[in-house]
Amino acid sequence: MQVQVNELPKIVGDLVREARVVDLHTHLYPPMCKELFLRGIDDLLTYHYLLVETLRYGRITPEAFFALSKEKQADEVWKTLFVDHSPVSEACRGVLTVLKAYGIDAAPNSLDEIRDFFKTLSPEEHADRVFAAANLDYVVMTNDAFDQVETAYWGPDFIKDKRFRAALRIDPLLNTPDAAMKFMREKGYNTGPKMSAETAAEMRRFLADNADQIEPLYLAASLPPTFRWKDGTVSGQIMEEAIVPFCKERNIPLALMIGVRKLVNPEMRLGGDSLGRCCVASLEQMCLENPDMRFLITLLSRENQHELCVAARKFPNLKIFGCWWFLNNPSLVREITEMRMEMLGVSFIPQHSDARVLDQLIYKWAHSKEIIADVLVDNYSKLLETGWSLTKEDIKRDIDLLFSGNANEALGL
Ligand code: RAT
Ligand code: ZN
Repeated sequence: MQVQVNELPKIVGDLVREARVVDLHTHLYPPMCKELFLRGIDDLLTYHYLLVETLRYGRITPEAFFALSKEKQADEVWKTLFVDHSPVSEACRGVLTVLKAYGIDAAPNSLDEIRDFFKTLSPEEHADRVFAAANLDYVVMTNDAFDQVETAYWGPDFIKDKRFRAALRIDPLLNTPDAAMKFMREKGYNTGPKMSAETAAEMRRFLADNADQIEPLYLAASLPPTFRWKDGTVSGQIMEEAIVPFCKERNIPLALMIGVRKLVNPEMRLGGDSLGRCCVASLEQMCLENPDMRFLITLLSRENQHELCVAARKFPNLKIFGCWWFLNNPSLVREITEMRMEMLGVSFIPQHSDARVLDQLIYKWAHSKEIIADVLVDNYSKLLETGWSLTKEDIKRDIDLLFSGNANEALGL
């Protein structure tokens, strides 16, 4: 049956809300990872997006803040951002969206009651509830081969819960190659101190041994704006001789998240990073030289988004994903999603959550879905004006691609 223009908001809204989601990039871990499995109100309030908003008010120094226990930090955030000011920022509103989803009417004086609520949930129950609320098929983790707290959990049990799929993250290989080579040497791989054919082979062996433990869906790195393909540096060689060949051998994509300027304010710790614009022409060259490889790309700078869309039009092996980090704000998600849809139809992956705390899946997806639905309604309305007809099945097909199909295809699943 043909859909009428006045029916679009309801039909699209319902289908988007019901759409199953593949979340391509998070920092979550399965419940078995005890201290790494972050959940509940104190973890929500101590999210680094909220810490920097709290510290901006200058009531407490970063040093004094980080010396507090997690609960006391959460008290400070709550008082500063939710009691003494209105919680209008995206990260604040996110907390309230989560609480509302649990049926909690939050008010400035309800922090104790909120804490009591979360105490009633066991880790497993909590995960079940969030996955159901956000309609998630699975989330992809960020699994850092150079983080020994995390790798201590790796092995068959780590990947048993199929809702948490792995991605092998290798930032140090490209960002601090000397330190990475030293780390690998200490683990028994004959890498460095100079780059050589043997070092490249040993790096591939390191990647293979790590990958065998967690079966990653892709290899990933977060890179500075200065990243260039084949830039003549050691990192450039590692990319060409170890990383790209490894991805080709395993037939997995390489995810590059580009544009971070690390620790411009070290005192802010995780919240201390900033951003910069990268060179999309260099990414085009990389895609051109490696037609047999899939690149998942997300860029941090708003100013890069248009050139990235143009690049994606030229290179089917470039898969755009998500509105990353500082872009995950409603006004920017709307602008970027509109542009992507105008230039790429439905052949992109509109969002990932980047959740670090389980409960964030609820708000990050609810907020993004609302905007993506609006953009779809707009575009379908314009389509109907041309006389084109649409069925509910057509709309569902597009929505399924946006929220899971394109991601599964990019991952080769
Ligand atoms: O969004 C974030 O939480 C950032 O701190 C980063 O983790 C970023 O998403 C990354 O994956 O490097
Ligand atoms: Zn991230």
